[in-house]
Amino acid sequence: MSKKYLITSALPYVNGLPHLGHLVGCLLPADVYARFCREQGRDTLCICGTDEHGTPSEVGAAKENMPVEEYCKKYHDLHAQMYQGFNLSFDYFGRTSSDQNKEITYRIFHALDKNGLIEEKMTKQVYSPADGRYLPDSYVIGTCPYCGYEKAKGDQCENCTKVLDPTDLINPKSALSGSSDIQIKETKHLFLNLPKLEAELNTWIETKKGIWPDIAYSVAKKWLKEGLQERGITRDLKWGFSVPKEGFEGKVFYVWFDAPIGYIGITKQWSDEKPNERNWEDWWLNPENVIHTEFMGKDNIPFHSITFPATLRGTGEKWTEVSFLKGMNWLNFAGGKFSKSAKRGIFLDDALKEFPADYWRYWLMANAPESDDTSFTFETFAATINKDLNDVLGNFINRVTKMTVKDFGLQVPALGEITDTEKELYATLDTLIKQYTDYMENLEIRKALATLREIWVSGNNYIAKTEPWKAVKTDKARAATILNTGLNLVRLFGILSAPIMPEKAKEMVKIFGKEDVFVWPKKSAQELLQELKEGDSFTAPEVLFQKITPERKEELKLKYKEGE
Ligand code: B3M
Ligand code: ZN
Repeated sequence: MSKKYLITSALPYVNGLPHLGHLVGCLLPADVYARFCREQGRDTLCICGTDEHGTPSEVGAAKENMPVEEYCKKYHDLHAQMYQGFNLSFDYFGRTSSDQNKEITYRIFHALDKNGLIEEKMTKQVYSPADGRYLPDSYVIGTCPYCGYEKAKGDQCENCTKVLDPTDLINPKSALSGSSDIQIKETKHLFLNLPKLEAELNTWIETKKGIWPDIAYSVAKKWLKEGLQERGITRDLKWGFSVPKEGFEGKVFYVWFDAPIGYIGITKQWSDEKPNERNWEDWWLNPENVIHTEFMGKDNIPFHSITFPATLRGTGEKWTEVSFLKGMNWLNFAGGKFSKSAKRGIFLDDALKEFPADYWRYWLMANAPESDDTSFTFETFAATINKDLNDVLGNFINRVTKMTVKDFGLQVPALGEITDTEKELYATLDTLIKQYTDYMENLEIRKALATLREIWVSGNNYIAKTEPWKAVKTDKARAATILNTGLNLVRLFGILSAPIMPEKAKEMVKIFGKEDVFVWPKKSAQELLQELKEGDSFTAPEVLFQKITPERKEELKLKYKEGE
């Protein structure tokens, strides 16, 4: 039986509006990889959705004077719309607040409880009289006891990544009102006994050494070295899944408990839509036959490499675990933190008003923050769009199609004798396509994109060397061979670019009126460059890319407050 490819992107919080950082960290690479897998003909399922529980939703809803359910639906729809605008091809974009997720969360909770992994403990929770409520961990701000960072949140220090309890913080304050009148109240909560699973997890994580990206392996390992602590899985809140256990009435599960389970719940939402065709268990209770690749920003790594695997293992059932965890560093905006209210940084709705999705997709993947944090600047954005997409790719397409139309009309000219120059091109492409495919397979995204660019460059080199504009005057059959090869290259470039720039790729291939479903090339370059035959008709393409002028670039810097 051939393997199934399950791909998940971290589930963005419903209350925050997504910006380029979210796109590059998980949503876009998951989509690119899903497209690549589908083109390979693999049984692929790409899952995403909004992460809806927790205090931020409650607080956001209160601010907009809306019931929290309505608020979540409103923002869920907005997320979905923006992701559609970027052509993110999720098979299902669901919600962690769905009934299906509730069902799976309860199932997992009961199994953990039955296996003796759930413990009751009296805990000290932060109550803020000024806010009239218990404060969730992330709403308590103070100094990290481990590294001294002054703006550490009560759930995790973003400086040293250490997971915290709010009561660990030095000088705690309410992030809502700023009040430092913080009371500690005793309240009973449920904990997942992670220490019991530590040895098993350690053995498992060791098998990922040299396989997962360094950042993913090392964050997981660091956690294990520090020793796992019991982790609270319930909260004193209204919005969330109520805890199905006596004595815990009025409490809900912690958002980080049901959020990763959301991948499964959302898959069930997908399968419930067509129960005769789809079965979520084929994906989630089928570890031998499923390769599960997860995408996320680096702060999410501990939850996906330790807590969630522990949650699944603790049930004693054979759940599908993460096979490959792609963790990404941060994309910063040159002006500092992304802030919608300060109109600083680029949010997805604005991005789409400025340029076609594929410009962003290309820049983000070419500059993916894989080994280090990266900054977005309009300088590098304009340079990349102008050079790679206009000078290299766009120019190639224009020259080849224009010359052909001028000298041969709207039909593919004949392929005559194949010379050493063509053979050289075939050899170069064989190597590059293999490299590109391997990089995509291993999710070395920047390297994949650099190789794709080299593939386009090989087309320009070929035209520069063979000079069809001269050949057409002296040897028309030779010019025909060159342009036949050039047109085949246009189509091949389209197919190879499709996971990255699906819209532009479609336009490149569409002019030959052949396919609109892309199939990853598996043949030799020589065969690939003979798929369009003499006499096949094509239509002249529109100009695919537009340069970004220096004036436009300056305008954008001002508008989005770059450098401020
Ligand atoms: N919502 C954090 C984030 O958006 C969180 C991810 C959940 S993945 C299950 O970065
Ligand atoms: Zn710290």
